[in-house]
Amino acid sequence: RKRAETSKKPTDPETVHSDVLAKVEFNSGGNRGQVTALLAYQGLAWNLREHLMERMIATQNLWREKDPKFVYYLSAEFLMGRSLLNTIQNLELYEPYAQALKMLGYNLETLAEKERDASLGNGGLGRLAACFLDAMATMNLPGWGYGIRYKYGMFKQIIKDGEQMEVPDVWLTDGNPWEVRRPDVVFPVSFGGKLKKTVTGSHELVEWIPDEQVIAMAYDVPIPGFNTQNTGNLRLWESLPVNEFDLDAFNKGDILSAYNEKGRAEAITSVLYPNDSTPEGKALRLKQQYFFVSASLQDVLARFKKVHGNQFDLLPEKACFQLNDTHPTIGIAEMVHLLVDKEGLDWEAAWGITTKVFAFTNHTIMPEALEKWPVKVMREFLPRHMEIIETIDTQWQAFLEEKLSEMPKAEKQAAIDRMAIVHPNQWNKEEMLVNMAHLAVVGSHTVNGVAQIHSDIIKSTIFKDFHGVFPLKFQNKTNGVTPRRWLVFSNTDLATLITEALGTQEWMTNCKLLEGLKPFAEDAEFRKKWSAVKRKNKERLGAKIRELTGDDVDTSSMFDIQIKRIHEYKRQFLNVLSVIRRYNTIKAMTPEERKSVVPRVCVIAGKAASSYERAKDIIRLVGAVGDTINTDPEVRDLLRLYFLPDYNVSLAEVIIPAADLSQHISTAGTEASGTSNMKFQMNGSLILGTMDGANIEIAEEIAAIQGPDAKVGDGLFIFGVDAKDVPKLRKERKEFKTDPRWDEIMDMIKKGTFGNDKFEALVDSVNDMTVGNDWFLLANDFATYLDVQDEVDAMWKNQDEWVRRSILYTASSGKFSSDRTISQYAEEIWDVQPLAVA
Ligand code: 26Q
Repeated sequence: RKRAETSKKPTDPETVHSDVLAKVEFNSGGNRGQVTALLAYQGLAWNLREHLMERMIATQNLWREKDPKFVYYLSAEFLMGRSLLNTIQNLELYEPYAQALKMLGYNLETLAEKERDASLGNGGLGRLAACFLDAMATMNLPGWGYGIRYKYGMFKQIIKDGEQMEVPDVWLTDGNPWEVRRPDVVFPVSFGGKLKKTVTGSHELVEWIPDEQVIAMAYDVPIPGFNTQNTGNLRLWESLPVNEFDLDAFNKGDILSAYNEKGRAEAITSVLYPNDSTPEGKALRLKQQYFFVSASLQDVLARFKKVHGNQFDLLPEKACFQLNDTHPTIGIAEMVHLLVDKEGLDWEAAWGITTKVFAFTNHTIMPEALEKWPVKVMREFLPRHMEIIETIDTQWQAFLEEKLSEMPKAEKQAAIDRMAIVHPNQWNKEEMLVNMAHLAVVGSHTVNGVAQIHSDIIKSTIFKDFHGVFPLKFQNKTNGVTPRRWLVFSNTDLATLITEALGTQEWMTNCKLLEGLKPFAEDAEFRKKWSAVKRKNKERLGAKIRELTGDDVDTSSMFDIQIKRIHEYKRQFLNVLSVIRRYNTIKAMTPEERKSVVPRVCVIAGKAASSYERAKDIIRLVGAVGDTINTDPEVRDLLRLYFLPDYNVSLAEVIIPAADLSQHISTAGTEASGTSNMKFQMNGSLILGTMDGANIEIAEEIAAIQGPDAKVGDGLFIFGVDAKDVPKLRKERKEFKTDPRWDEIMDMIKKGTFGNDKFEALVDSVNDMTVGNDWFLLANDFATYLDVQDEVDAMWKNQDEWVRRSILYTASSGKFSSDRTISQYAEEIWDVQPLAVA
């Protein structure tokens, strides 16, 4: 691989070596004679940053010159992980940089671990945004990400006495070489105050007189594309006070209030809300959302005006905004505010432009995760926006009156009430709420779900009425993940093997070419190489497990993995129940019988929202069951269970390549898509799952590669009830007769077999049928889950077949590249075209 022709910076190892040393000295004040690992990492990063800047500027210059249509991906979360290896590999500088480091006495991979993850996201939605940026840059699409530069990202999870503790994520203390502070890019953002109205003839002018203002300052994070000069940008906003310091108060001796304004302003971008699908209506979160969206829209409009003046009717030809869930949806009201109040457009023109530039992605149907803001709160912080939303709602309801005029009156009114943007709280009719998803649907030209089943479900559930009104507004965009980070860079040995087999590395940007691996599944020599790579990856995870738990594991055991946020609907509890069942079975065996048991190392990892008690109970249970099993001399050679702390992007990069089996076992109809399932498939981990989210499409692809006779589900371990049966089963769950093995396990947990008696609430949540519990149907799926686990064991004993399937998984994973997802967004929603730096 050679470096890009247009780069001015030399990249031979000698120059890199001396350049890094210069950075150590001049940037970090380090001693050339004593380059610690941290200093070497920083020197390297500061050197690479110059390559990135050079390319980003070239890209921006071209884009400015050609003025193509841009997409702006608005997201409260970007879960980027580490940047060092991603940058080096995307720039195709691995060899010279690895050599330069060797001269410094370091190994690149070890140094890379010095970098702290950028954990500016909770889970799937945030990581999806990061994969999308990678795909956009790689495919040369004009587009930027816009988000928040949280001072503290996702909390660090510490397990103390079996319980999750949350520690602030202090990720910026060593500085962040991957961002460029832009004191020249600042916008004011206002809150609160009141409205002043002046009527001239038929025209009403509204002036918002806020009582609080902060400054949004930009930080640019260059996003290198793979195998291209193009480098995108993630622009993150930091909130700063207008006045750094109240000198007056200070002089009067009021030292603490001198810092008041600073504290209040900085609080806005201080911490990521650590909630996955269990939101809390905190006013500060609304301020965060408005803060970053307002700054982003002001920024885009300022650039637009430089080129097109006030020809705002051209805006839809030049810009579109993708709303990553409802979190940035206040942008719809902000666009109207900017166009009407600041630019003087009339309402109809402003609304017409607004609905042409926004598109909305929904990521969940969990009722508790659908954002609804009390009108009271919205009016207090954003009085003008509240009024705009009320006007939008009034016009929307008037439109519906027309549109549904054929309906009987009562029925029509009920439909309008169901689709209202502002409506009463169903639990407290006194309180009015702004339904952000309804605002997003009304204000966007397109609404999409994130996997086929999910896109179908939203049309028949939460957006059913809207779908009746605008059938063409609804689309599906099945998620994808970047094969660069999740296969090429995190599983380099497998990538090398694939490239050898296919005779080209083109598959890295054209993942459908992975299908070329199909014949190799029948090649015993190739299968041997394939397993050898897996085994090496398992050694690496084994070392990690030792580092985190102190235990050695046998890497010839099956590695059985479930990693994702801890949530009842994801059913980690069900996983633990089957591990307990396995434990009981082994205990009851004779030594002779035990010889036929397939040894397994079960790993569970993930964070629980800090206020989510049931999720925290699950973490405690995993730990407690693990302690019992892992120390039982009769069982520990055949079964282990570990909860690995502080699951994040970097840990995922070690775990996923090492998985033999991965579990995706949500109650059918609850997991919108899932994205780790795709990463596991790419890395040749067999999948045990339910027919939910993207599992269904993964199963379709795996069936397709096996030929016309294969049925969907062949080659995977599928179990559980069907999504369409869930509502009925939920109604009947009081009468459900549980399996005796289930009852036995529940008794064990209750009577304290796992050295802990605080599991009552957890057990009740799935067991107390009389009070209508077990919403996620663990009991219904328990028996078939155990059956399919037996199938897994049987298959493992036939390693030829197991490895054959593993190869076919990778071979059929091409659809789940985020390149595919992003080209569909680009063509079917955004209408943006690639524009590459020559
Ligand atoms: C909302 C309001 C207040 C506080 C927090 C939140 C909040 C924050 C994050 C609500 C939801 C989230 C994250 C949701 C999420 O990650 N959803 C996942 O999105 C993935 C990408 O589409 C899907 O693959 C997963 O199925 C879905 O669960």
